[in-house]
Amino acid sequence: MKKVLITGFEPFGGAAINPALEAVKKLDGVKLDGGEIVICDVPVTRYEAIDAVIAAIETHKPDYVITVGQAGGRFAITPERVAINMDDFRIPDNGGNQPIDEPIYEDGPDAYFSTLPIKAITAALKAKGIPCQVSNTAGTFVCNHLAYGVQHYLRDTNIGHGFIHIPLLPEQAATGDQASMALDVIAEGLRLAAQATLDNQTDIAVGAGKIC
Ligand code: PCA
Repeated sequence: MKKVLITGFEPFGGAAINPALEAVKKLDGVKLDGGEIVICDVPVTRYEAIDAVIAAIETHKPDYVITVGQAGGRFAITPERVAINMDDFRIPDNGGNQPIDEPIYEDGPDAYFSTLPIKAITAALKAKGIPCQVSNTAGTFVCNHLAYGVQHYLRDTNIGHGFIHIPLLPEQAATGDQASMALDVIAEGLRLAAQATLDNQTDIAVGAGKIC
């Protein structure tokens, strides 16, 4: 029985909710085919976010870790391909930190690729009618920071990890100017992502390239 740790960020930027935390709360203890989901919540604060997920990894000893955050404006659930060694925060995080062009770890590599089967995850969600596409940037705020930091921590282990961004909830986008996705659809998408991770030890070779 494999364990998948799925983590969700707390609200940030003055918002009252974060769909990542709301969706992840729905997945606590959910059984998968060959596994189960455990969860943890994550502060939107530089380094404290990484520490919170490391603590959860040490507690739960998962086989896979899926870190999840909100991406306002995105139309789909988006597994991230890469995290970069760069903090450039457009707004302060919840601890008041606002680094500009600072590395996350001075001696870290420029980037880490996701070790989740991102193409297989994308295919699994699309097959169930849930909008999903690979993303090639996790931004430069706390989501990228966490994705990079967790990947750095896990670099010499065989624990798979990747970050998934999710859209806003309808109630966060009620002005009609931004895309949104219902909470149950997001939660089901994350469950399917966890199942696809268990089902695909190696990723499938399907194109998800972009031309700018
Ligand atoms: N989204 C932010 C940080 C926390 C979250 O849920 C981001 O994309 O960096």
